Amino acid sequence: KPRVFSGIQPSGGLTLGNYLGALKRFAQKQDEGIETIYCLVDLHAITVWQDPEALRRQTREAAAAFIASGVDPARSILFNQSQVSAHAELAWALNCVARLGWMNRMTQFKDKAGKNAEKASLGLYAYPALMAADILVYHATMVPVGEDQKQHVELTRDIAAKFNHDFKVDFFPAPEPLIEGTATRVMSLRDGTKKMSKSDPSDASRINLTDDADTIAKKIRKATTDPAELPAEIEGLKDRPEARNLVNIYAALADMTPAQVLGEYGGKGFGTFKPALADLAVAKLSPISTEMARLMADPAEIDAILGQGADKADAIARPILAQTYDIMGMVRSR
Ligand code: AQP
Repeated sequence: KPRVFSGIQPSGGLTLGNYLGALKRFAQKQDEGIETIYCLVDLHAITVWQDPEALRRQTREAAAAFIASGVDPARSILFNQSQVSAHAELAWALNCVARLGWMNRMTQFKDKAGKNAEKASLGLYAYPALMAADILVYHATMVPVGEDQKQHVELTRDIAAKFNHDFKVDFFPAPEPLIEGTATRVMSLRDGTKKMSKSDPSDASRINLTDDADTIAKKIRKATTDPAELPAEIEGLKDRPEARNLVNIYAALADMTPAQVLGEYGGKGFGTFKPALADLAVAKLSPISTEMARLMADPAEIDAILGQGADKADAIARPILAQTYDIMGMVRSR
């Protein structure tokens, strides 16, 4: 039975990259009638230090962003990871299945740990095994993610296969990464070769879901671009990462293909295209930020939604964890 699982770290304010690469598609999957489980992965967030008050606020704000983007808590399961202990428990078992050599190949660890990997937390290194647990503890079959998470979903498949092989079972299904659409990798507004990221020190590099209309327009106006006009054909964007990024963002926001966007704007300069993109971005994002602000006015309501979601998630995860322990030979006497 198809089942979707995905998560987002509440490690900062969410960006346009998170919206187009993840949230918007999460709502679409739910609307296709597939069972959908979405998680604010607070245990992942703490792999780098988080201020406790900020983490609490960011978790509620991310929940508000999910709901404002169309994830309906009545139709999707929405919760924060630390309220369902099966994630952390299965992660331990999978830590014992995953191999050091596999973890050493993870590019996100290398990117995030930087030059001084000795100072990174053990949790940051083990992050992909926790992510495998997040997915496998629901026997999820589909994982909608942005391009950057593809390697981790592939590792999850390897861990599932090794578990099945080691214990001679056919227990964990291999999940498929779903990397679809024109915004699987939204790039920084300052540097078309870097991913737009909530943890980039430059606020001008990203559009936050909480930015007001003036801020969005200003960031797009100031986005780094080359002086040339937009080409008429996609091939013309090949060596122009900044231009390609803005065209892809337009396409994703407008539900068009990049070719259709160039059909409209090919031959025009950024003086025309940027204001059109700013208007489109404001039109699509301001209802989301307004709804987020409304939801954030009552954190108790958000907490109640997360608690109910956690109960539903726990009801699926607990039996799968129990079966995992049985398979591994743990004595279960209560
Ligand atoms: N720039 C992006 N374009 C498309 N998709 C993106 N995602 C993130 N950035 C982009 C997708 O959003 C989901 C949640 O990501 P995450 O919060 O778990 O962590 P991340 O991928 O590490 O995202 P950030 O914003 O870069 O966070 P920090 O700065 O904390 O590391 C995933 O599906 C991701 O692919």
